[in-house]
Amino acid sequence: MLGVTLIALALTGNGGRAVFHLIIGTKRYSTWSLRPWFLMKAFDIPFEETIIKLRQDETVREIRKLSPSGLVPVLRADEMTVTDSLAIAEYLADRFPEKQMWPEDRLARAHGRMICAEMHSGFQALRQEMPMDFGSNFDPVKPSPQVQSNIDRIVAIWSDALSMYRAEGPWLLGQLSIADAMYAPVVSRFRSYGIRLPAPAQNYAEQVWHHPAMKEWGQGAALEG
Ligand SMILES: N[C@@H](CCC(=O)N[C@@H](CS)C(=O)NCC(=O)O)C(=O)O
Repeated sequence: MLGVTLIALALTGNGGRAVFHLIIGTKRYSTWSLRPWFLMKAFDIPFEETIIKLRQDETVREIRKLSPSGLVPVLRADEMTVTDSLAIAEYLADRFPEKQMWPEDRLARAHGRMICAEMHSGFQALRQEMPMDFGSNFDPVKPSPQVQSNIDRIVAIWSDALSMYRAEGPWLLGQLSIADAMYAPVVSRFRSYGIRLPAPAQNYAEQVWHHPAMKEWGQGAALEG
């Protein structure tokens, strides 16, 4: 199939059939796809992967064949199809409660959902002016006032969360969670565009960047050329 790559990964149970099939866009560009992909890798949920090349003549048609929303990512699970990165994350958190993709503490969970919702529906200027090009390094740019305000807000979100949950661990909500997956693409953007961050935010960004799931995504992105 033109523009589509299917990668069968290690699958368990279900007589060798994939329980989860994650359909994503080009790894270099697809921020939305990185989120559930990172989550499933980081929380050790095996899945089969199909990559649909974005920005091609056939992209819309190919996505439509597999995704009812006409967008990627989409997760085809044994029991249902889930569209939208955040909905996929919530579905997986419900399906695997033992993996604790959200913190146990009710208020920390509410905090996590709040910052994920802000990521999901906001930061338009950053999205438009600094599109993800995973692994690329551009000459540092001076962000527009709108982008700078998005960056400042993200730094504030990270700094508050990191200091509030420091006793539980080094991730946004202490232990690794859906919140880290939702902000992972921003880490790539900040690196590519040479955005300087205050120390706690920079250290956090480095930690995400060096996570094995992020490295594996980067290897896939590099192969796409
Ligand atoms: N809110 C959606 C947004 C998904 C989205 O916009 N995906 C883009 C790729 S990153 C897409 O499928 N674009 C269709 C196209 O390029 O034709 C989500 O969280 O999954």
